[in-house]
Amino acid sequence: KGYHVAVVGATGAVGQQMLKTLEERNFPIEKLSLLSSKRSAGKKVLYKGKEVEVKEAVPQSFEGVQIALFSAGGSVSKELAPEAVKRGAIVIDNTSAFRMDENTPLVVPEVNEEDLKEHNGIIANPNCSTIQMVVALEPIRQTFGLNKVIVSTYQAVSGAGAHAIEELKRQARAILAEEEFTPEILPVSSDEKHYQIAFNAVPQIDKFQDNGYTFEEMKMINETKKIMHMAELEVAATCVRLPVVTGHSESVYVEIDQDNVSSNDIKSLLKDAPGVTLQDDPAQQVYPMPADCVGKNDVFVGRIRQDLDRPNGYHFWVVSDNLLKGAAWNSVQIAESLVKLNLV
Ligand code: 11C
Repeated sequence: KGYHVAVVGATGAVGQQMLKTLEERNFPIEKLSLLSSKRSAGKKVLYKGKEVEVKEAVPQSFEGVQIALFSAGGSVSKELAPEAVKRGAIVIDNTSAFRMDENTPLVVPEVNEEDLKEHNGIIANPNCSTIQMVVALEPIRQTFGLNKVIVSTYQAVSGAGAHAIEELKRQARAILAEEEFTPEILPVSSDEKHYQIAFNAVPQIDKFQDNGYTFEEMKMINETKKIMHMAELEVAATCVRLPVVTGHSESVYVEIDQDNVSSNDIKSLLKDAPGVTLQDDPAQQVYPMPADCVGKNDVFVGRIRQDLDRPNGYHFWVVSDNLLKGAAWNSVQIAESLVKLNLV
């Protein structure tokens, strides 16, 4: 059996990865509708070697669609996801539009696949930096309990879209050629000031909130509690943009509920955890790095070590392809779970 699948935002950085992932997974598709904003409509993209024309997304585009993957920005999702649901589709939305809505499950299949059963038409795909962290946290929570998380991120520019990748490359070329340049996009295109990203580190991802945290940091904090069903979990985040094209890295500190655990216990747990690849061998200088993770679906974990002062404290390093597990692969994985659970 095949499904009528729509991809909204088919020409974007994530949309393209969604098509590649659907193809690689051989997802059962009977009909594929590729949709976009008016600006990109008319473009042709390849699916399984065939050219498919991208059409402008309008409410009627969703007639007959069973699964709609949205990744065209929050305002498009807010307007068109309810239209798709009205016409009988299940929406898997990769924007922040519905993530914190209490009637919308926020799902990472390795963590809370069962929440899909509660859906009301829309399923939210979490923020990329949240997804890779909770995949590593959940096995620890299940086995040893978890009460505190402090994370610092080292995020790639592709999280801010294709134009941010271009900006990094443009600036790097200008600096090497000793030419002048004007930052135009990062850290946030709609914010007042723009800063150099090439050969730099920028401690701002998304806009500042009234509490002094950025929206990206608040997404990591709130989404983690929702996905793990732990309103009481203490979470703090500092999110930083680095001049890396793809692959987010995170330094994570956790406090577990037990004092008698060793870092080897945590290593053997994560070695067999779903969606995790353990790369942890300091003697051989083995640890995850973004350059090695690009194009891979897993979450890579290494540098696992006990805190020197707190016996229940652990530090580790988590890396994943932000466009795959952070976006396209998690969305397609949700679609696969819906099929498996007979929810579509
Ligand atoms: C970034 N995490 O790296 C952001 C991108 O809420 O889906 C993902 C934004 C989102 O800039």
